[in-house]
Amino acid sequence: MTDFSISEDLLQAENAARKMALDEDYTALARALRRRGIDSDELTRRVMAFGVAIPTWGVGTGGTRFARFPGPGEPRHLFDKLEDCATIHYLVRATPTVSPHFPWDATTDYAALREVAAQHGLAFDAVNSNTFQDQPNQEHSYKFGSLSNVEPAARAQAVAHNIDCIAIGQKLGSKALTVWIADGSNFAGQSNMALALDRYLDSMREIYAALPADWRVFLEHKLYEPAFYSTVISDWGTSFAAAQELGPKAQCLVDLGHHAPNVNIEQIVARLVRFGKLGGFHFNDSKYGDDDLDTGSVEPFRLFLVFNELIDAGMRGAEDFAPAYMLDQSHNVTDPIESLMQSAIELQRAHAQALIVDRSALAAAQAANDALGAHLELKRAYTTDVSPILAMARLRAGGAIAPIETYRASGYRKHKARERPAVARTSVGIV
Ligand code: RM4
Ligand code: MN
Ligand code: MN
Repeated sequence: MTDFSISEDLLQAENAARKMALDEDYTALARALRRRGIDSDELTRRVMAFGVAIPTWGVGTGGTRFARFPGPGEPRHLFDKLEDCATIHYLVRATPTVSPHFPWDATTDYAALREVAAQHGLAFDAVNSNTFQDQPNQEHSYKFGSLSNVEPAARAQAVAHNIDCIAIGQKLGSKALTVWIADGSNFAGQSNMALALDRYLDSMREIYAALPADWRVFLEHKLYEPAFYSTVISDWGTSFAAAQELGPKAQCLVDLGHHAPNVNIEQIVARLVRFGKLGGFHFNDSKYGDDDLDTGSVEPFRLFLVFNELIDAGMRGAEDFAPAYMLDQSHNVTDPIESLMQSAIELQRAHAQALIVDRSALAAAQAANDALGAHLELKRAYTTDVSPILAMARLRAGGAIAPIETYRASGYRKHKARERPAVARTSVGIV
């Protein structure tokens, strides 16, 4: 049985049905933008150049600690996951890379894996290590921590795993390692918070020393969960100080869900940019905590404000500024492919809106202490419906004007449900 994929014919037919309306909307928007001195074709080109990595675990249905409700046709293994990632990119043309997670994605032949990905038109982005779970037959448990464990042997095992991830990443063509640890404590007094950080830094120094010359390591902080009293890399301050101690190849990774409620994330982004320590992002959205909801689904304005800082930094030519973008969400009630497509579009939207901020008018308002005037410059960009630009960018890149509608019309999921009979226990998705 050959694996089903969405045909070029269907894509063309779906696009043809929407092309005239898109042309009208695009022309109308182009006229409005022209009055503001913005070239819509140039904007469309910038949107086309934007890419975000899909995490391999994102294409599986996620769950909570209460339950997971798997959907039909879930990917059973890495090759199925790549197929789903390729489908997303085929329609949206904004997700050319995949971010793997080890040992979840462990396989025997990485050269072959890279080849299969390339056949799908995909490359590999940052490699994620996993020392937050015990694997079968693992010698030392991570129950009480990994890189900061009080047991030297457990730390050594976690260091070795990260170094293995670098070696795998080299075979896959990655250029970065993302390290998130679940280390922390549940009780006041359980852990010596100063010494735990020392141990983490010692471990990280060993991992850092194993980085190839052109690699970076991203330190991902997280305020709480699974440790609920303290975490070792709890916030951007700790992450920043650790990256600073480790050296220039170490940078901080901002997962949008890993902050205290109401924290000003865009300001954190500006600070990290200022110090050349912004490594990248894990995009998602949240209402309460690390909810891993779909990007742009709860606070799209905040997402825009983050991109506003990124565009500002790019235009200023900020040093060591080349952030890596990845989606990191848990799709519990939707088809993960649909969620990931929409999330990539929401990122493009925030990016495009940030690109049309009138930066000189904003600077003039700021210089004149015109608080409302400055704010209105941002709002003018944010309230512009750039959807026709995004759709045109997809079309010009060979993708779908309406990715979700086209995906639904293709019956992809139904086909996969037949091709991929459910297996007893899949490891896909965040549980
Ligand atoms: C964590 C963190 C990591 C991700 C895991 C699955 O909360 O966001 O980036 O690898 O979840
Ligand atoms: Mn993350
Ligand atoms: Mn998270």
